Amino acid sequence: MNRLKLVLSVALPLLLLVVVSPASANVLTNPGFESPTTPVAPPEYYGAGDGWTSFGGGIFTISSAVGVPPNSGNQLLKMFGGCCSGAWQQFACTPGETWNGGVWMRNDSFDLMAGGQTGAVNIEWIQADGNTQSTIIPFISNGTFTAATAPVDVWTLQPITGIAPADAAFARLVVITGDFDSDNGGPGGAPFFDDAFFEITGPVPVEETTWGQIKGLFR
Ligand SMILES: [Ca+2]
Repeated sequence: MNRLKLVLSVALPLLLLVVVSPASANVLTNPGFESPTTPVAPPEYYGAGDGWTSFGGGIFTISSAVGVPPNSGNQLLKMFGGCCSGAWQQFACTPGETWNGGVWMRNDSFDLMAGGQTGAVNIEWIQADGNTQSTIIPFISNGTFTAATAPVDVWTLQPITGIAPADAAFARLVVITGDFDSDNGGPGGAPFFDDAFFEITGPVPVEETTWGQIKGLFR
């Protein structure tokens, strides 16, 4: 094997690895609601646990002992009630970035959703002060998981993807429930949530330093 072939055999797989490696990773802390561990009795606590900012009264982390099987691990999120209860995490973003998120939701016969109850996952675009929504695109929402349409006793992935508007400094992933379909008779039952994710999508930029190292092999 001559030097060029040797270099190509080493460099090309490296280059390929750089280009096609996973574009992003889940930036969420505690995406599966496993931390902290629930007490033994009752096997639940208020809120979504570590990493999340929880709001509203109807949000509890529960263990599998309650009777609803998690999508993974031993714990999941139960949310219920009228508008609104939920939890969020937010991350610095740059206008024009594509953010991809989602969460698995479950409508369980243990506590069937009813009336106008809806489970939703949103991306809120937040300005530089860390609190104010964008004036261009305040938020986007996937609110298709409703009492009328959500499949029963099966986990369903609910995705959401959006591009950060020009005045966004933070991307906030929100899991939320409420009586959003309010013509249908008020809140009822509880959607369950597990295994959220939030990531920047798109190809990994090839860093100049990496190119330089690879080009250096050919000199
Ligand atoms: Ca879990």
